[in-house]
Amino acid sequence: MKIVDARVVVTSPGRNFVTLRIETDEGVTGLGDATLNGRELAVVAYLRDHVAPLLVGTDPHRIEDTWQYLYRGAYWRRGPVTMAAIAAVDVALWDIKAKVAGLPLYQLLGGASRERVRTYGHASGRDLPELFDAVRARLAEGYPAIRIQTGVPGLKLVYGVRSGALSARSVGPAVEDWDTAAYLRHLPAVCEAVRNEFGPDLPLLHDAHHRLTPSQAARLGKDLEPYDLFWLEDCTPAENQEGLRLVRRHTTTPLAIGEVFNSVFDYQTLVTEQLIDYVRSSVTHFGGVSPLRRLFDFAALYQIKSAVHGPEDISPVGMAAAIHLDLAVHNFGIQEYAGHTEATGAVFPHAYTFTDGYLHPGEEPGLGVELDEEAAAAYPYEPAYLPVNRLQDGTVHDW
Ligand code: GCO
Ligand code: MG
Repeated sequence: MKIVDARVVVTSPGRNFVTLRIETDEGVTGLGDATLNGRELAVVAYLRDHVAPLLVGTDPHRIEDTWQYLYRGAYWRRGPVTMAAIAAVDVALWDIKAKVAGLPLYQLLGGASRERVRTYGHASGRDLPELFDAVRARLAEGYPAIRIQTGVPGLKLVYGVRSGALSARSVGPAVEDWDTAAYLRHLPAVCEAVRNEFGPDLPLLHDAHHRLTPSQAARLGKDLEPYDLFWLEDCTPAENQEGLRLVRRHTTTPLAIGEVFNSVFDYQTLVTEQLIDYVRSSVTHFGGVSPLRRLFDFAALYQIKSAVHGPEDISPVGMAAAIHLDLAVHNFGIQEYAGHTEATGAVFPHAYTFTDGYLHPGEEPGLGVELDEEAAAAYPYEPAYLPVNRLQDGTVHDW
């Protein structure tokens, strides 16, 4: 079997998605997600100009060898653009291999370790009544666990709190504002109110989006202990692995980190020193199913669980790959699932299902996702940026 073509398709059914389609001489094709929110076209060029020419003529079954060839062969290792491109190839090759085997991908990863995949959904509100409504809406949709994000008095726009201005389609980056002291004062009261309203059993998560110093994060973790969070996510900027030592020393609030990581090396200290409880990378930004599986096995040695990143900017192709892994690995923790627009569902018809808050990859051979290129063509690429964040004196802060 030989690869005869590797093409990149960009489509924007609500937001931009970059998809790699690998075709073989036997007519079997595979899909991979290469979407890097806000920097999409860099990955398109990487794949189209530098990777696709290397794939044509090679054996699609040699997934590991192709991965190592693209990773080591480029000389320039790691980085989100490179690893998103390699991820798309890896996932497309797994899709092909599983289709040839006539099995859903999870069967090739060891088979199901559970019946279904637990998810968490997003609830956000500018104030408590809005947040409570959002939590009720997620509960009505069946979500068994909920991430709560809240506005902060005195701030206009905060990460995760829905507002038109946060749209991925704004012409330039939207600007949010930030005041760590105000946030640290406000958040514990919000968590207390949500606990009082929804009871002790509902798993609650919160994403601090890399905004705190280690000592601020340590204090927040301590302050939130009475509200029994499922996790506190990205409490400090992810690059500073050592910073998590300080956080860990001061709090038993579970910690999740890693959505901006793209290599197992980004986790080395965090995992071996047991500084976190959940590894949060996506298939799409971590180089694919192969390295993410390795990360989960590494994390399992330290009783750390998986929690694959699953925001709207992971396409249904990347989401399907995640769900197959989730079903198969023993140390599965939880899967973030934000869902997609109807238009996205029409462009990417898929076998995976979301029922009563749980996902299942379905039983189609391969990933179980198609790309309807005619439907995709109706949604051309639209330039879009993520928001940026400034302190109240105008200093750029982590977003
Ligand atoms: C999450 C993330 C996302 C990211 C987004 C960036 O926990 O789902 O923080 O909301 O901000 O994926 O592209
Ligand atoms: Mg996050």
